[in-house]
Order: sequence, then structure tokens, then C-alpha cells
Amino acid sequence: MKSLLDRPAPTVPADSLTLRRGAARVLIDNWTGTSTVPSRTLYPHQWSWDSAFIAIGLRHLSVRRAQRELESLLAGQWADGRIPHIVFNPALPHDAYFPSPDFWRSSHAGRTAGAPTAPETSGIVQPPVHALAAWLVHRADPEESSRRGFLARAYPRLAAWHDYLLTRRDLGGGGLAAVVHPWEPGMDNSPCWDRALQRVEPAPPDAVHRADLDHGHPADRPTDLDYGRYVRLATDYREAGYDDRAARHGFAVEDPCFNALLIVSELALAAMAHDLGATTAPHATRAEELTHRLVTRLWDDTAGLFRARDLGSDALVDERSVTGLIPLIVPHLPPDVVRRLRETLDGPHFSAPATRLVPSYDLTGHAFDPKRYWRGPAWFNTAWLIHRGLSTHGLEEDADRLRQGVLAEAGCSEFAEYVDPTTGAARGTRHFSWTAALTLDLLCADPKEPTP
Ligand code: 9WN
Repeated sequence: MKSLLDRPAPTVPADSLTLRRGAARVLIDNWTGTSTVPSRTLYPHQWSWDSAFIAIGLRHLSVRRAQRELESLLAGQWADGRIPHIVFNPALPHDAYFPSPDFWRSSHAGRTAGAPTAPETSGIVQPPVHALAAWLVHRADPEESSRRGFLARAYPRLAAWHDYLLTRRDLGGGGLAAVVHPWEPGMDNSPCWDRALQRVEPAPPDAVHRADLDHGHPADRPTDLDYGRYVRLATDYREAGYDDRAARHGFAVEDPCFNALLIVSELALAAMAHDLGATTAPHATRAEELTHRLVTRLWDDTAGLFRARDLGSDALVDERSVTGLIPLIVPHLPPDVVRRLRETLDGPHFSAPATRLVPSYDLTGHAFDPKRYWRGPAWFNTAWLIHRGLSTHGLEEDADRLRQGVLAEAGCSEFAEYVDPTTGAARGTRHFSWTAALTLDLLCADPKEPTP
């Protein structure tokens, strides 16, 4: 452990060194032996997109550990290709987190859909940032990666994951992946889902056993009504055997962030295929087609950002959310779209008074709440993604301003889960793993590292 903390970081100045040590300490403390928990208290199992972000940071401490992070997540992959949003730690009691393994019952209820007999997992997914993470981990030490066969083992699994999303989850028939639960886009209680959720009958209160309120403040967290609907959707999916062909999805949305990450990860698969001597063309073609569909189906030229598409009404959701800015990470966007996204980022809806990070929801929006989770607070992972997007399009000054914001606010917030964009106050849990990991990445990554 000590050796990770003490590894020299010769290119960073002294205060950065303190930040680096703080971030490394969070990742070391949250490491379980096989993977990293997002938070020891609020989220004590392994989460899917968290692990991808965590691996991106861990590669600067230990490439080996970063590989293990991703490999332990992939050990929970289902035979149909899905990577579950939670891989449960069997050593923990069921009341450590809700919904627990005895709610999801993956090894039984998901048997036909291909759930493994062990470990127990959830049955839903999260945004596909994994191939990007695997590629960045590989690039951190290509020799070590080749020696261990990391890429060769990860590549077919990640390709199967994307195949799952683009076949079973193309619920709108427009060639984009749909999410079927508000936990899937990772922005659980975003106002973007409110209207679609109104069609969902909440589960009765006795079906909901909230463990999050043991650790989180009720003002920061989703409401009981939200939870009732989350539980209803997950229960219905489980009753359909988590089979997307059999399930009647009560919630189905095409999310801009989810699909943008799929595109970037598809490009990462192309880069991996190239390194492995396989054909890159199918991935490059797919990324190109997905980019075209993303713009055709989700771009709102009047608002200057991408919108989620509610497949229940087949209409764009009339809310401005950070999810609509994250497609900036896609390399081959039309130049006009990039220009408009940048203007929107700098405009009144997302320029926050007290943080350089980007609020999760429109500051002027009717549902804006500066404290509550994804209804306004600014998160570090979305800042990292937008930073990467700005760099991708050569907007280095803007990217650097965001980078400086992340570095300043991560340290003084004790690596908070998110911050209140109106006061800059830390909110949510502290010592949050992806905040620490992405801080490390912005401190250590070589800006000239090849992008997929
Ligand atoms: C439900 C772990 C996860 C993140 C999500 C974030 C939150 C879970 C919860 O925590 O969701 O998956 O219990 O609220 O919204 O993005 O992956 O950090």
C-alpha cells in the first residue's frame, strides 16, 4: 500500500503532490482486494461505470490494479453480453445496500438471460465507458498489458457488451441503445426522467427498504416516490427474467450521454482491434453510424444541446441536462454542433456562480434543486467527460479551466460525490472513488496520449 502512495510524481508541483496523495489515499482505502467500492458507506459494492472511471485513475498508481478493477467487473458479465450495474460483494449483509442481491436474484431470475451462477449482480446496466477505460489502462503500460494478455481477454467481452446494447436494447428501432431504468443512465433522478416516470405505478412502501438514508442526507437523495418507481421497474424487469425480448418496458429512453460513451468506446474497440491484429473496420463503421444517429435522433438545434428521447411518447424530453452536453466527447461531430455545445456550456443554463464544474441540470430550469443529486448538483465525472470533449475538439483553454476547477474543488471538498453549484459546498458522500480517480487522471495524464 505504502509503495502506491509514495510512488514519485516528478511532473507535478508540491500542492499537486498533496492532492495526488489525498486522491491515492481514497482509492487505497476503498480497495476491497479485487475492486474498488464507490464509497465505503453509501455504495459498498462494485458499480459498473464507477469501476471504469476508477480504473482510468488507478492506472496512474498501479496498472495491474486497474486491470483487476475491470476484470472483476467483467467476471459479472452475463452470457447475453450485458455488464451489470452492480456486482455484489458476497461478504456483506443484505441490509448494507438496497436493493440487495436477494431483490435482484440474478442467478435464478436471470438464468435464461445468461446471468452467471456467481457472483450475484443486478440485472440492469450503466453507461458503456468500459472499453474507453480498458484502452486507457492498456496504453498506460502496453508491455505489461500484452504480457498479461489483458487486451486479448477484455476485447471480446467488451465487443459482446456493445453487441448486447445495439441489438437487445435498440428498443426505438433507430439504431441507438435505450435505457430501461433511471439507474441505467447513471443520473438517477434527473428531471429528464420525470415525465416518463409518471407513467410508472410506484411499488408499495413496504417493498422499499432504503439503506441510502442511513448514510446520505434526505435533501441530497431521491425521494420515496422516486424509489417506489425504481423498485416497480426493477421488479417488473426481474419478473420478465431480465429478457429484453419478453419484458414490457415501462420506461425506455435514448440517453445522449449513454450513446455518446458507446461511440467513444466503439472507437476504443477499433484501437484495441488494431493492436490485436484484428479488423478495425466494423467498429469504425459502427461509430460513424452511431454518430449520425445520435445527431439525427437527439440533437436539438434550437436549444443547442442534445436531448433524451422518451420512447414512450417518441418525443424529445423538454429539459436541459448535462447529459445533453456530454456528446462533446464524440470526435466526429459536425463543427456547428461543437460550436453550439460550447456556447451552451458558457451560457446561462450551465454557467454556475460558485463552481467551475458543470451543473447536472439547467440552473434556470423549473425543477432545479442545488442539493438534490442529479437535479442540479455538479459532479466530477461529468466534468471529466466534458473536459475530454473540449480537448478532443481542440478547445484547450476551456478544457484547462475545467481541469483547474476539478483539481481545486476535489481537494477542498474531501473528494465529495458532488457540489452545490450555487454555493460551491460539498454534498453527498465524501472520499468518493471516481472523484479521487478522475482527479488523479487530470493530474497525471499526458495530454498528448493517443485518443482512440
Ligand atoms: C444506484 C455508485 C452509483 C453511481 C450512480 C449514482 C448512484 C446508485 C444509488 O451511485 O446510483 O445505482 O444508490 O443512488 O447515481 O451514477 O454509479 O456511485
